Amino acid sequence: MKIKNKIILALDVQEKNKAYEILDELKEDLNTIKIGYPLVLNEGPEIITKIKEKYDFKIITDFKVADIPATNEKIVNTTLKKGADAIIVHGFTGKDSIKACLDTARENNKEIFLLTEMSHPGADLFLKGASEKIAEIGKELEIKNYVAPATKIDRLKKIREIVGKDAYIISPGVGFQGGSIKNTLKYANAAIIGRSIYNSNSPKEKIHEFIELSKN
Ligand code: BMQ
Repeated sequence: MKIKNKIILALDVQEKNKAYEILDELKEDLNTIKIGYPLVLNEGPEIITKIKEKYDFKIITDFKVADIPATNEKIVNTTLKKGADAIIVHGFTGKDSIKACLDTARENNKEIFLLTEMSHPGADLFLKGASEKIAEIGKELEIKNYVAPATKIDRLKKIREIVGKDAYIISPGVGFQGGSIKNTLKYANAAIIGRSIYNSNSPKEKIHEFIELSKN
């Protein structure tokens, strides 16, 4: 997955017309977007198909899949069949649950992103102790793609060390949550950015600011 400008837009708006407005404005600057519960629960799962048909974006669906293997398989299969290119999967549920997602994505010729550790402060209580093990399971299962936090650079660095230089890490927490794009891209392949862009008066200017900051 080659991500244009190393930025993935987290499109957590809830109305489809607002989503289209932002996508129209940013379609030259991006080739990958992340959508999840905020938009899909409001507009229905067909919104995945509609965006896929209307635009040329790679769509990563953020459903943080976290159930038993049999249920995970159904969630991943349905989501990918709607037109998503990849789906984000929680790692704390363990190897069998992760593997069910991976196998289902492979059957669809699509990908999963394994979520190792989260960007918000509260995640330290449980996920900090588990994230290295989650990354190790990912490596063992030969998973290529990971999610790790931009707000905790030492943790992002650690996850990179475990999954190796050829793995693909995308990282949320840049901008609104305090993470710096430049530092994040030292260890991650792309930054996931939401509110700082879609809530800005000029999403286009804002994304160009991030692109500049990533270079300086
Ligand atoms: P924002 O830039 O903080 O507005 O958005 C970040 C996006 O990444 C949101 O869609 C979050 O749900 C998502 N996210 C996150 O912020 N931290 C994580 O650890 C995982 C995650 O998916």
